[in-house]
Amino acid sequence: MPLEKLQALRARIEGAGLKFEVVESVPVHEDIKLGKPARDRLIANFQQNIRNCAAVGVKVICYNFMPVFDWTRTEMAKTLPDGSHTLAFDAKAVARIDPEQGISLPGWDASYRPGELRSLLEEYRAVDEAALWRNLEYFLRAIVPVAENSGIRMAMHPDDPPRPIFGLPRIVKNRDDLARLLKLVDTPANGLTLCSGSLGADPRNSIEALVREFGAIGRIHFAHLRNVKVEPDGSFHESGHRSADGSLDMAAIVKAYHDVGFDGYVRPDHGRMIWGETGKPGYGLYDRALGAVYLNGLWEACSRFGGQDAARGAAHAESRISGP
Ligand SMILES: [Mn+2]
Repeated sequence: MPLEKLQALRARIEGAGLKFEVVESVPVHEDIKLGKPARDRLIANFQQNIRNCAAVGVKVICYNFMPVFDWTRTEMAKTLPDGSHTLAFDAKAVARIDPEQGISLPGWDASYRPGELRSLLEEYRAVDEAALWRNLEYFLRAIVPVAENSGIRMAMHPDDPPRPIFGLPRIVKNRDDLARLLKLVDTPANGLTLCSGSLGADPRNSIEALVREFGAIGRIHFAHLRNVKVEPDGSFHESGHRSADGSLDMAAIVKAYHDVGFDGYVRPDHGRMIWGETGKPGYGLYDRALGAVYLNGLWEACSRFGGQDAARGAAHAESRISGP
């Protein structure tokens, strides 16, 4: 994005009394993921984007490396028993889609012309997981040093859902993938957006364990905290944020962040449509506000009553009392 546009955006954000420190998402061109010759020019653009973001005070850039579809759902407004509407992924519906016959997905049909999607999928036939890893490494080696020099931390968002889909490779879907990604360029500027809802769509991923492992080494720069209700067949929907609403133990996840001393950025990520609100699916304003308040409540409870921080607080109080 040109510097002038970013400056205008910052002015608008600051005009509302907010700070402009995180950008989500800076898109990665498909030619970079495909490893095509045009990638060097496109990577140079991405590097300039990083410098421009740094120039207006941005600290963290969230991005992803998902081929073609950067999230996949089969329903944009599934009705839940409480009358709210939410995004859902039906494993059976996805299994019925034959990529050869063309893929029609809510939220994506407007993004690609029919022939364009077909030829893109064709190009990805030559790119398996190993090739996608190589292309990611090439990209990271080019952009992470620029981020580092600009004071920006890159934060890779995991695949959503965290599984291969329509024969397209997916390489950011579990603990081992995250560890491998961080090792490619082993420096704090190469970090994670840990999305509980994306990774949590695979019950084999323990979000709490991921937070403890990667949070403890300072590599989580952006926390996406939302809940998801997962069915045995792999279907799922985005639930309300509370632990009781979905499959994730949000209190345990927030406590893990608290225990590792997390001081990065947080967002409630997505929200359902509640109270008759209409708008961009997944971005209900009311439900995200409820999520933010709920998460703040969990954080306050950890701060007040959580083991590790309470001990730190007590030590701090003691040092003040006995000080000069
Ligand atoms: Mn997310």
